[in-house]
Amino acid sequence: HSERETKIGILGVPFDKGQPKVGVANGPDAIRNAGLVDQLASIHKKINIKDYGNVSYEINEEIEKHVPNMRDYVHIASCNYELSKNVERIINDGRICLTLGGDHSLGIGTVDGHIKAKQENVCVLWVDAHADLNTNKTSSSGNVHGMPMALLASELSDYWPYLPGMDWQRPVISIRNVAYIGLRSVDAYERLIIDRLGITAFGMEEVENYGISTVVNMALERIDPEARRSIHVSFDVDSLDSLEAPSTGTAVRGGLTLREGVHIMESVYKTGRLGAMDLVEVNPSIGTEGDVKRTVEAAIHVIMAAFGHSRKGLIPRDAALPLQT
Ligand code: B3U
Ligand code: MN
Ligand code: MN
Repeated sequence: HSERETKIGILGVPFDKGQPKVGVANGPDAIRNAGLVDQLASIHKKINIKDYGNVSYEINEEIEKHVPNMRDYVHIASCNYELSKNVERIINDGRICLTLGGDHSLGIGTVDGHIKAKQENVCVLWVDAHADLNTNKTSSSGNVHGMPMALLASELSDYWPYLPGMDWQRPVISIRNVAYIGLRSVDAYERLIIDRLGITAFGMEEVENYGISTVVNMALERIDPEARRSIHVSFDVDSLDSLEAPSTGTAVRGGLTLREGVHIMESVYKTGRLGAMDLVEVNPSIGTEGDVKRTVEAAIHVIMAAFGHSRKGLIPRDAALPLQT
């Protein structure tokens, strides 16, 4: 438990077009206003934080066509284009990119940017109650926050129509380099894909059976067997139980405890290979003031664990026992 030099780049994505509920665009500022930067800075002195502010984007006017069963497609394509470039630049600046959402459709841009910066040497841990593995043909909602993994996975590229304005987004990651933790609300077609492709998926049942510590170790072993890839954690706050994180658009009961969420990120921190993390789907317009506070605090605990906060306590590098005067 020692201090490790850690450079963080924070990026806010006040984007809500991947789902229908208002409020999730205010997630980044709710997390910042709760003191995220100060808390990260307090972990130890070797943490260096730069806040890159919020992503803004212009609508790509050349996208005239709408894609069937993808709501607000033009916004999705335009925002993620900008987001991918931002994430790539932050990682190329030598920082771990911490993206604050916003809804989970932003995972399209963050994973893409990470992969571009690291020349494809990336694996993904998708911590979520949902698999986010629908295509526009299988989705019953048309909400794109239920589709990002299907857009990213190379094995699923044939299942998509041509997507105008998304040529920059290559479906580059093999689903073999992706693992899920926390699943408990999986659609029938998503289940079919998980089984057919043999996707590494640790749902709540596996968390029950093995315990969270074994689950994280097995997940990392599967997606990064040689322990040399850059790890992308896309953490949907709805992976946590709705008692821990009530202020989110599609809360599902029976989820991860905050302790399990923190444990996942402590394990990832210990690898020393976290390259990027998304914390998405915090919606400050859902629930009471107390619900919002609880959700934001849970999000910050999970983030703190990712960047080296230790529940055991950290000894400062140059510490000596204070002598009696
Ligand atoms: N699988 C459903 C529901 C859902 C996905 N992601 C969230 N909800 N947050 C869908 O709409 O694709
Ligand atoms: Mn999600
Ligand atoms: Mn979810």
